[in-house]
Amino acid sequence: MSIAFVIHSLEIPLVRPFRTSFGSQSIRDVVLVEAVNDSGVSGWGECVTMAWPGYSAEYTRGAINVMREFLLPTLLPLLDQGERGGTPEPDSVRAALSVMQGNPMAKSAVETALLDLWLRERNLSLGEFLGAARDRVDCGVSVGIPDSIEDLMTEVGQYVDQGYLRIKLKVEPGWDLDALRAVRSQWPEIPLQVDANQAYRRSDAEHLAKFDEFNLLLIEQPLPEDDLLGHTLISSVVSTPICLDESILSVESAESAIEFGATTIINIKPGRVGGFLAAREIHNLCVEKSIPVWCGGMLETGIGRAANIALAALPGFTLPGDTSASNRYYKEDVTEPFVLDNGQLRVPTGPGIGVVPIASNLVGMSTATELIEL
Ligand code: OSB
Ligand code: MG
Repeated sequence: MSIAFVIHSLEIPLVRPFRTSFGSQSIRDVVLVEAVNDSGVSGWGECVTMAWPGYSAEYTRGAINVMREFLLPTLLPLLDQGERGGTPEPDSVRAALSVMQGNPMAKSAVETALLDLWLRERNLSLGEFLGAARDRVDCGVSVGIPDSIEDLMTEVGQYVDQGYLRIKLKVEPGWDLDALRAVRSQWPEIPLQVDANQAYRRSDAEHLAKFDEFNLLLIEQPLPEDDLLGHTLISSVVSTPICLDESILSVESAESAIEFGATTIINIKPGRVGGFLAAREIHNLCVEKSIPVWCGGMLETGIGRAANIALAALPGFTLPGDTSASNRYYKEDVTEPFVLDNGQLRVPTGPGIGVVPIASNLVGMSTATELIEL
């Protein structure tokens, strides 16, 4: 038994540029990790890094490097044992990778590729493995910062018409109150939230309190990721619930943020926390603490999306996620497209993540392919 890894680099144009407080992108550079066993069965994981370290310290070329130089070689003893036992157990993979610090997105991609392979060998779906409680999930959509209020209204209008159950506006200083006022006046009832991606500071508390009049579900990550106290402080001035994204990197940081009063809702992204096993543990903690969670997104292709949807089907995911349909991002996805139905996506039921890349799309979108045999 041996496992070979293939690192696929792809570029896929976005249907429209996606601008946030940390930068803009019009092409998604995607890394897919493929783990292939002796029988030729492949498991897949998507690395959700951006091309530059704007959202977090990780970035795509660095992630590929750390996988090649450190993460995959670290798994070698486990894969050798696998000569007798097959694809290593998910918990052992996680434990082996944990000797390396940081790099959760790269770890998640490697761990998920091996988890997908392990599940396919057992004919078990990721949803069943994680404990999915439903077969469809409610979907929201994340709206980037456009050039004008007029463009914003057109874009939001399209998403409302398509049936999205909740709208999230990206905000930053200078693009917040006017945008909220415009959207709220047109859609007074639609579930609405904002995401600042760390663009404000503690001194903006009074300004953020002005968001309260727009009846938002939450304000996502207003302050820098390491400023837990700042989030606690603004929570005493702002009535809208604060939801952390970038600050939540592990079960321990989730528990700290909750106990510290820095967050009352959590956005769970498997890539940000180092994989689906950690994501499930954070979900379980939040259920225990009565903290609602929702599934974030990183402009995934169908590979990462399929796995996110299985996670979003767990019982504690009580708010619509950033789990939008393929056509919100891409004219053509690398897998069969995920299509919105009544504001929901169906949880894949096939073995593993339940989807595979379409071979011709993988070739057409590819910029580099690297085979790593350990
Ligand atoms: O902060 O949630 C975020 C996209 C890239 C990086 C960070 C974020 C986002 C999104 C889009 O908001 C979520 C999605 O639709 O995939
Ligand atoms: Mg966010």
